[in-house]
Amino acid sequence: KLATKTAQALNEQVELEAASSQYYLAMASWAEVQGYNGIAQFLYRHSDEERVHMLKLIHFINDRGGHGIVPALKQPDLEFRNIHDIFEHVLTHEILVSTEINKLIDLCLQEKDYTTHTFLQWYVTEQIEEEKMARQILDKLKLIGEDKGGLYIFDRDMGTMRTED
Ligand code: OFO
Repeated sequence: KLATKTAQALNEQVELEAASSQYYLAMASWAEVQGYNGIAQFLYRHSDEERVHMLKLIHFINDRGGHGIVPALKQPDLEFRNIHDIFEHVLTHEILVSTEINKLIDLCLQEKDYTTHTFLQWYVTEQIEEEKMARQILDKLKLIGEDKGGLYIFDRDMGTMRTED
């Protein structure tokens, strides 16, 4: 059975994944309104994936005898300066999520909770992918700079770009 302390820490991660989903949803909606439909589609998909990350945690907590707590919704930032700004936010956010996952791993080791430790490996791998993807996108955006044609093609390609899950 999950220790109360671990269940609490996992529920904080539930909240962070839910907040991530909301955050990407706000970015998607902003991008769509600005006419960046491909980027919007990418961000809508990313938002859905964050919800899946949240659900995986809830199921795990419940399967281990805890109670997965559905958090309240907080309004995320709604306005962004431009597409570069969006993906800077994505990278900063994913680095924050990775830090939190590492803290959870640390707690599992302290508590000798190897079951939760194993469960969390999926998130460790996922975070490597998410950070990598955000960095690659930012590199592309740096190359594009202010070039409108480049941004147009980038937007089109993002519509079909795979997100991990
Ligand atoms: Fe849940 O991986 Fe991004 O935040």
